[in-house]
Amino acid sequence: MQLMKNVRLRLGEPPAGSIYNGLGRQQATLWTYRHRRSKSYDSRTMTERKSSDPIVEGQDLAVEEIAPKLKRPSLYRVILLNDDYTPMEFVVEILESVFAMERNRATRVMLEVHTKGRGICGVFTYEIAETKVAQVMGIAEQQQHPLLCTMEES
Ligand code: TYC
Repeated sequence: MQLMKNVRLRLGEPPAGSIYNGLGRQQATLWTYRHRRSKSYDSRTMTERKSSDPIVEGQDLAVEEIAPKLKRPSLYRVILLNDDYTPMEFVVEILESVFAMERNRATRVMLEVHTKGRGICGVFTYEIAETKVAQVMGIAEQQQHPLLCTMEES
């Protein structure tokens, strides 16, 4: 039994201009059935029908394979905001533990936030960005620091 994946039902007649255009429904099925990129399935068992099988009106289900529609996921920047109270060392540790930064890089990002008011910790897909924000806010809250972390579409 072959799984029907990424297929579109080919309904109706062959396209206008085709030499098969204007033929009856059975011939339309025949056209689809013999079409190079098409496959035919038995509508009751959903098993593929071989080209040697006779074409049965109402039983042959003609389908056309189509390319799967893939889309790149949207990306989100995770942003750290400055405040006057969170210790610098704590921010560096957050950047190391949540964002897997080396101490040098974590220190540079922390100082960027400290001097400019905000800084990018990384760019992630929605769920990962959301999880990182929750982790930062959770640890900060637990340690009673007012550190703020947010995300925005990039
Ligand atoms: N401005 C803080 C201080 O002087 C340090 C700090 C850096 C706080 C980055 C938050 O996201 C931050 N202690």
